[in-house]
Amino acid sequence: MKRKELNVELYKKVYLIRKTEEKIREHYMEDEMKTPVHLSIGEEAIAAGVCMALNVEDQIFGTYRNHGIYLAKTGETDRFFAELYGKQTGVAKGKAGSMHISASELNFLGASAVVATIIPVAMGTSFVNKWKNNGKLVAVFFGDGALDEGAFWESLNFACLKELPIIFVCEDNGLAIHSPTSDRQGYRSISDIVSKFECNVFREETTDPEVIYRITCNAIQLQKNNHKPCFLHFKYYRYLEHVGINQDFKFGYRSEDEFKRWYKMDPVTLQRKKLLENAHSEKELQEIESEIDKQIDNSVKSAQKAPFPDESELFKDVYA
Ligand SMILES: Cc1ncc(C[n+]2csc(CCOP(=O)(O)OP(=O)(O)O)c2C)c(N)n1
Ligand SMILES: [Mg+2]
Repeated sequence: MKRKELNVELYKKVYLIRKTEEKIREHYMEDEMKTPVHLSIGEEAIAAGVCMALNVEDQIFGTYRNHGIYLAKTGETDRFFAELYGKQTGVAKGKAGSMHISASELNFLGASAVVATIIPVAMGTSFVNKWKNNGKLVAVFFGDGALDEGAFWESLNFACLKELPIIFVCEDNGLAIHSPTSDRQGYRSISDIVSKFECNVFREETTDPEVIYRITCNAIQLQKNNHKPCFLHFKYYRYLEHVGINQDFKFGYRSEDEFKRWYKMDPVTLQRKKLLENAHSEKELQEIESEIDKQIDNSVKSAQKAPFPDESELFKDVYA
């Protein structure tokens, strides 16, 4: 794909994620979405860049903060919004809500709200892929808090031992809810410590989806050549509170100044600016944006109108 085209596709992804989450903020207080929401506003470049580098058949896994990766991977919003509204037409028939979204037919294989628990599942899937020799890559996204859990280290260890085709994507906002990494981790640098394992480690602090895309492409190439799993460590800033739709600077665990510093590098604003510099016209961008805005509006409207699941659905598709 040519650079100009690539950047348009990346812009579509970051814009879709941002506008979808802003739409959630707009409607959330109506209390029709009966699900907690962990928004990824500020973090869009990682989801967009990594997913852009993956093939359609590659499989991804995430955490409760999964909207960005779901949207970057699938591009669809109908079943996504229906799920948030708890409707029959949702990705998981309204049973999962925001935190446990999965759509295996779109190769979004699952998300879990229990920190780090999706990582062994992703690793196991990658083990199957290697066994079948089917060429599929797994990408598993998690926060810096996942490194506080044994499940992460066991999975990393096994993946390195067996040379599994898996990419660990650490979305590091330096926080687990309100606790900074310095209060939780007995080491200074996540990437340094992971580098002790037999894997390919990349670290970057950027809000540019193109940079994330190129790093991921390099990682995938390296994985193909040396068969070692990859660990991508990306720093980003969470604009909003841990869960919910508000900013939370009044709690005192972080400062608004920090937000203002990161906001100057806002991924959506910068990507838009890049397109204008790359000879795209304002009109062209507005067309792209209005198409995505329409898609989101239509999805919300149909989700609101859709029926709730029938009572007979209550014990179907659940382990009990
Ligand atoms: C095993 C487990 N312990 C504690 C919690 C409570 N909890 C929910 S989110 C969270 C913070 C996780 O931080 P991180 O992994 O960095 O993700 P972020 O929210 O920053 O994206 C914690 C401790 C949980 N869900 N699961
Ligand atoms: Mg975190």
